[in-house]
Amino acid sequence: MTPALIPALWLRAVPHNFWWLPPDGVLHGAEFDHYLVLNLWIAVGLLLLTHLVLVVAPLRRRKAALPATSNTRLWLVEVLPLAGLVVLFVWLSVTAQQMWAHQRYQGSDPSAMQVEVVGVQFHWYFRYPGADAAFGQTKPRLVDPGAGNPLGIDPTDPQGKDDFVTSQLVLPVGRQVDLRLRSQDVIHGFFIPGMRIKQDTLPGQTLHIHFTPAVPGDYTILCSQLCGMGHYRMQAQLRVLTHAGFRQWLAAEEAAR
Ligand SMILES: [Cu+2]
Repeated sequence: MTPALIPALWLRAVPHNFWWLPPDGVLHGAEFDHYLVLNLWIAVGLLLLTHLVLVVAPLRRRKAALPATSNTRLWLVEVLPLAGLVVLFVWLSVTAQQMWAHQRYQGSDPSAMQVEVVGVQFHWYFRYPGADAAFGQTKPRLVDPGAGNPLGIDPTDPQGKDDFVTSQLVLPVGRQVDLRLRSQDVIHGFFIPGMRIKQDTLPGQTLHIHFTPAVPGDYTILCSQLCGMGHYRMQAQLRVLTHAGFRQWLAAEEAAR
């Protein structure tokens, strides 16, 4: 994570469980929320400052001791404020990029649980690799939701024998999960507000994103891309269980196959 990029004083002084944000149930949530609020305060500060300048500057214009064209005035009024803004926005961008890159591009823990997420107009499917911890091959021509194979898992691939697919994402609390995001048709947006996770799923590509659920409970999964007429109903549920609860759920799912 990137705590060094956000001032420590800010992290200590400002609470992160703001009432207007969705409940934060993930390990990296506090840092993302702090960053969001920091951005809002900076925007409010700049807005007030701009309006102050708009009001005060015309009043002071006639009394200005320095001629309008002096170099000192140019530096004080234009170059230095602009340079300050450039530094501020570059810092904000770099901080945001590093926070996001940690979830999206930096590799997950080797012990992270693997789950595949597939977006299809207008459902989310979740595939677990089973006891062998390896996903079997899928083939588009084998996709047949009516026959119980919505992802086209190849029955001749031994690694796919124990794979199972659910319509609800179930995860254990406190363990990192590495999601493999795919799409079967158009671009969808995999979004869990409570986990501070949002990543598009692209047809033809497998994208990874990882996070660690920190609070057991139910969280809504949405599609954040306008993906067709049924986009509004493309929702699913994330259920974060205790370790014992998850083992029980997993055993029941595996026994049902
Ligand atoms: Cu969608």
